[in-house]
Amino acid sequence: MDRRRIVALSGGVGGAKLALGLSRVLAASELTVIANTADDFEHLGLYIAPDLDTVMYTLAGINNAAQGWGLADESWQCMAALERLGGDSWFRLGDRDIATHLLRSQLLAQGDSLTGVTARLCRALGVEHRLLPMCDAKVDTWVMTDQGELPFQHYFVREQCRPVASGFRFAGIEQARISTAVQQAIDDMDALVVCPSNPFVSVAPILAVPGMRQALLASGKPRIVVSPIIGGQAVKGPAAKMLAELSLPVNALAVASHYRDFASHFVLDSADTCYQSAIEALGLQVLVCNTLMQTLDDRITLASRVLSQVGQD
Ligand code: FO1
Repeated sequence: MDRRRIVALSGGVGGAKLALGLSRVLAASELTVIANTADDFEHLGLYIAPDLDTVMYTLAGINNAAQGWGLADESWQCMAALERLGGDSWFRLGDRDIATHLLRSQLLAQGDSLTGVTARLCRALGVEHRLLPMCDAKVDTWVMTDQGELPFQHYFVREQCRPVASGFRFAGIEQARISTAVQQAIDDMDALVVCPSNPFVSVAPILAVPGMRQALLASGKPRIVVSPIIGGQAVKGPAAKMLAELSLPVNALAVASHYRDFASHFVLDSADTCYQSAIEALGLQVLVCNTLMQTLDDRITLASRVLSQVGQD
């Protein structure tokens, strides 16, 4: 197949890793990354968009690879000064990172859409592949926990994912709409790749945008989910802990079952071949390969292996 227009759904650090691999294999016109925005929140009077920024900084090659989020070579003078004043410093904003939040907040306040602001920031950072928010409306993930309902970043950062989760709610999702840019990407795509992101708080909000799941299914194109669970563990983040707290088995089969009515293909790590036949019995085509992305080459190799599924049918 000469044309390979790919739409990738991404949230968090794992998603950005595969997005980078895909960006190295696909031309700018062949890849659109749709990022979760239900982690976004207003903090210190600034609009913070972690999953958009993690993909944007990663594709720009300026991300803090060790930390997963934020910028490389950061300084923390503003946080230190804020602490001195008794301000909130639990959510770590580096001095250079704050420039992104200042400009985004200013442009949004002037009435620009999150889609438009994201395009402007990507252009400024030399990111040529298209990065789109899942929608332009504000959606907020709330985590139901044994300590009550927590806004996502309070659960994830302030409480370090310690509370026991029992459910999730995406406030404002009813008002969300598929943007023209997202619809265009779906209409044009040859395949969808669901990056190895948290199914519950990174991918679920994107699929919960009214009409999104239906539009992706109606495309009739391959929908390839890369498992975020390897050998019964999440590479990073609370996906495994959430599976356990939702009384689901902590393994790749449970993730495949979660996507059984949506995915056409499932990418399973070589460590988890014991689940291959059970996942195929769900009706999913299974690709087994190394899905642990430790190096840039791992990211590119996984992207190539995933794309090898496109045009096979
Ligand atoms: N994650 C943390 O664990 N601690 C932080 O202080 C933190 C700050 C931060 C600042 C900007 C940004 O874009 C992301 C940041 N993250 C931090 C990560 C963020 O909470 C997560 O990446 C997503 O919300 C979930 O994937």
